[in-house]
Amino acid sequence: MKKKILTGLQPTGVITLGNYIGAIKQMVEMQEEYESYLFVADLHAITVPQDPVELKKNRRSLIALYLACGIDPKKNHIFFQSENEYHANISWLLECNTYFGELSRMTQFKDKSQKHQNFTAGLFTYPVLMAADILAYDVDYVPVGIDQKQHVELARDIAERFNKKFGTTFKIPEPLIKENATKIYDLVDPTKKMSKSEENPKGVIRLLDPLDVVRKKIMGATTDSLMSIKYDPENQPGISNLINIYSAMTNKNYSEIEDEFKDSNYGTFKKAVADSVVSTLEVIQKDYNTYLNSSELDDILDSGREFSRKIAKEKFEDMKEKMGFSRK
Ligand code: ATP
Ligand code: LTN
Repeated sequence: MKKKILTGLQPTGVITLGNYIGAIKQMVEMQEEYESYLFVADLHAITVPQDPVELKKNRRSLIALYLACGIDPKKNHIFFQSENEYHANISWLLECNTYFGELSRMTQFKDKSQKHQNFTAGLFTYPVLMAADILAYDVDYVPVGIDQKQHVELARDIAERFNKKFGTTFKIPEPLIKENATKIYDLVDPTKKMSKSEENPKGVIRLLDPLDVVRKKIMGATTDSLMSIKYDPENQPGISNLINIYSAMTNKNYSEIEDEFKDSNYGTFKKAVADSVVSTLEVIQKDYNTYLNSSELDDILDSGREFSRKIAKEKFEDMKEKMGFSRK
């Protein structure tokens, strides 16, 4: 039997090159070998305020982007989290087996709650819903960027505790974080994560940015005065970030890249990085528009919803039975 992988992205805006490299690209590379689940985490998106019109647009756009990035609907179960009610149902049962203290330690909650004056209870319990997303399907691996590692580890802790208390119910998942995809940084401030919700557009590459703008952003990326193309995140964060991007785009490793550019200046290197990103995005953007308006997209979502509901329902019923919710 094939091992299973699963990941989700939030429809909180047009996704970035960081999201692509950290999550989607890994899924594309693994889809041949694994049974794959890829969903749109729209219930997670509303943990911070969303405009309903924008949310509706971003949800569909994200599915079209998955397909345009090379996600094969024949090899992936693709669905909206909100169309599978068992995620929220399972989440409640798990919430009552998760400690307040555990959730208080989540660094993403600490960061995001500081950014909003009035943050929701959902922002606090968000990692439990994420645990439900993962545990419902008994997945083996969860491809994510490093910012999500703590949440996957929490899912493991919750699963282990539940298994001990009620008998084996869940498979224990593992985060899957690729060396060159751990975290892509902002091009202007390479100490900060490249983030969808960043307001300054200069340091963030979005998959649907015009290609000349993408090129400009990369050519204008912050570097340093050391004039050497070496992977050294501590002393050369800007260059190391560009090396990571180039590595992800070309599948070359760090030493191959250092060797390729050992006699080059930063301008030449940046141009090569820009070429590699632009040629990847060119293909994605061309396919995106075709998928966005196709009826195929709805067929894919219908079958993803039905398949995922069937599996998650079984898990929900099993949990309820074990917790004492059966009539007899
Ligand atoms: P926001 O900026 O709104 O907080 P986000 O981009 O951090 O959003 P998601 O859309 O939920 O959050 O992220 C989807 C996936 O992309 C996750 O697996 C996350 O780890 C990964 N990811 C996000 N940003 C980066 C990045 N800069 N580098 C590598 N992976 C990333
Ligand atoms: N929390 C994630 C998105 C997400 C996810 C998941 C990722 C929701 N459910 C399950 C992997 C597995 C984020 O903000 N990046």
